[in-house]
Amino acid sequence: EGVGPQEYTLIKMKVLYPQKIKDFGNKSVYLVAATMKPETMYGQTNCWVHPDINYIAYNVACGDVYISTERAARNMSYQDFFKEEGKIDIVYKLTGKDLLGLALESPLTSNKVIYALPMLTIKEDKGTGIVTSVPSDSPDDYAALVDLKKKQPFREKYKIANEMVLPYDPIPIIEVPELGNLVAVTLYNQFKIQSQNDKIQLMKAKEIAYLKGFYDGVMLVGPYKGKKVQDIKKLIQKELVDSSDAVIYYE
Ligand code: A2H
Repeated sequence: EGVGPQEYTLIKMKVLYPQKIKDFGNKSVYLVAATMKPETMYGQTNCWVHPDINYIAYNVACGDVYISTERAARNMSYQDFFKEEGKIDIVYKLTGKDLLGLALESPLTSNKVIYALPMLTIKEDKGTGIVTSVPSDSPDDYAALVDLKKKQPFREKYKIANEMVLPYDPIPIIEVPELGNLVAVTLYNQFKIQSQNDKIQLMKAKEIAYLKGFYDGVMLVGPYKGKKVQDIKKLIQKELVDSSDAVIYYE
């Protein structure tokens, strides 16, 4: 990896029925998803968690409860997230399986409710272990969504109801010259990607999506419609932070 700390935007995905996990009283509970692309939040269709990773629920200083890997909470404990530096106030320990199927409300997306679904390529040692899914612009996300849509046994294995997956399609949010308005779908087809485990092909697709999306991408939705992604990325991040829908996190 590169030198120096990496900055992520943590998107606060609100759990609509936290009592399905545990009684958290009247606290708001959030899955916090680390992204490099806050400008794509208009296109969220679901959230990814790894079924077999361990997660924790913990109190943050503002009174909310966050859910992420313990590793991410440890990093937060030195970034002014908590009442006491270096100390994580754990409320509950759980695994990704406990989070699957949770209904969530996430900022900017046109989907009122989205669901926590399984992704098997999530890394435990990156970000929060929770990823927000934007299948229009992320080849990984599109590949994982297609896997779930195509493979009923995969959905059944993790008790994912059809209505959590089948109605959700990639949303055009960014136009890139030559790649169109669903960059991830274009590249998935161009590189003949078969599944989320198609590592090498996905890496090639990601590289192109990343470069072209940043330098040539133009917003199709929201208040910055018609503006270049590179000019408004920071503005969208700031708005999300100012509205308390996101926080900045380093690792
Ligand atoms: B990105 P980098 Cl639209 N395991 O957000 C696997 N992937 C993870 C992760 C983890 N533990 N934590 C974060 N990520 C994903 C949006 C997005 C992202 C788009 C396009 C590309 C893209 C929506 N998903 O990332 O290696 C998150 O997905 C391309 C790599 O630290 C995060 O941003 O840059 C990105 O990987 C961070 O990976």
